[in-house]
Amino acid sequence: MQTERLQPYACLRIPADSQLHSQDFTFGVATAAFQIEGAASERLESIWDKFCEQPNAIRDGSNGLVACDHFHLWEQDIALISEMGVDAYRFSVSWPRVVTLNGQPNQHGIDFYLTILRRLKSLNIKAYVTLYHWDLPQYLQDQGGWLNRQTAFDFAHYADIVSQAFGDLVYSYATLNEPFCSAYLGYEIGVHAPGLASPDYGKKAVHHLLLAHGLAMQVLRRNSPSSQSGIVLNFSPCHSLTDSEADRKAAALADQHFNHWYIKPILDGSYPTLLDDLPASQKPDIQAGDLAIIAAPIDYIGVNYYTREIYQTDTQRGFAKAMEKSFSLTDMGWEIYPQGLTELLLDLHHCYRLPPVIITENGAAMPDKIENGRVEDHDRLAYYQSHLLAVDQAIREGVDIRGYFAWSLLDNFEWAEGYAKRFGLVYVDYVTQKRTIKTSGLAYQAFLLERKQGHNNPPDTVALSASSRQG
Ligand code: GCO
Repeated sequence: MQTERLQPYACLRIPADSQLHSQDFTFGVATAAFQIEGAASERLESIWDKFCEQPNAIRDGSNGLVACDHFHLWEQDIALISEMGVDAYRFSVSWPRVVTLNGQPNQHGIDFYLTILRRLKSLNIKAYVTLYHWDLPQYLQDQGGWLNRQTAFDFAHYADIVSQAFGDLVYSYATLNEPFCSAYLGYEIGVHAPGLASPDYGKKAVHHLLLAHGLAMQVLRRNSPSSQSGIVLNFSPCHSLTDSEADRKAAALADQHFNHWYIKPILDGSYPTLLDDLPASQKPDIQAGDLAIIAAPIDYIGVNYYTREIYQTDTQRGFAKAMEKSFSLTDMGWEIYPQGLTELLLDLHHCYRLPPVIITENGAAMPDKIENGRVEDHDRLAYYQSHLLAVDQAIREGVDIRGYFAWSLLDNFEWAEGYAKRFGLVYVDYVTQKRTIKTSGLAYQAFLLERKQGHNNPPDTVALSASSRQG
């Protein structure tokens, strides 16, 4: 007989002495505005709306006009979050929803978020608010977007509007999510909005994004001094294909471009020395005082981790991505490499004086099938199992990690991949908008509820852990 009870194999097994069981460790789920909200007609156009209209920009030809219709279904989605037993919910504010074309507040949009924030408060769920998860208002793109220094100041103005309106309802702010994606994917190789592609644009866009972060930090300190404020960066450890010196150099160079370029200015107040080697046309416009603004103290750093990358030498750029055939991959084609998360956290810990770390995103797209109303995503559960153990290991080795957010609560609009790739703990039927909690979601829920009750390992579940099933 099938019941809704968890099957024994659908468990997350975390060692009883792990810090992850501590009530001080924050567990959550994450989403982003453009990926779930829909209700596009009730906000300004964003660069992602425009990008979706370009032929072949989105693999399945889709867009964010409806998405998960969270704008209308928020109440049931927040109820779902609450049932999951999380401590916190990380979501982003859609900039084009809360301003008008002249940059003034749009109360209708602000009220949408205020309602959610109040509901979260009443449910005792901490709100982690990201101010920028890639959906720049299109009218600002028309003025140059992140290639225009003025956009950094417009962002600070938007941060001012939001943080004044939200008052003390926000536990934590992130200024930006993954400036690497905004700048490199959006302006250098053009696979994300706004779809510009020039080697001259990427580093210029990053600098304005980081300046925007620094200016917004000043605003948040003023308007919301009791919130935990910081930034969310994505990292992939860079490994070399072979042990040859040339490949090792290639991997180290990629590491400077894709990882250190974003964190070093924030924590050290300088860019990697590779700045000096850039051709003049690629150099960012760094003005006096910018780096001091960018490097103002942050309360935490958000780390998003999905996979590692492998590089080999390349005559043109110095490095090129390589791939090994034997890897086990997610549905994104990303290698499943949990030890990379421990390695990354330890490396950052040794390279920088890190503020407390929060894993703000980690998760996997898998080829889910819904059958008889169930999604048995043991592959995703195994991913979570192994990556939570990787976090546990980094804590044991001395990294100050305070929280972990699963990406994502819901299946949603996966950017250039459209709706074909599913990252959710909860399955979304995009025709009916029905939500079905997957096996991984049930296991996360069971773990969180047990933890809340202070049980480390439920004695009645003689579980075969997800990872041991795989191995
Ligand atoms: C990112 C974004 C998310 C993505 C997720 C999977 O990290 O790229 O923050 O919006 O959906 O990472 O690609």
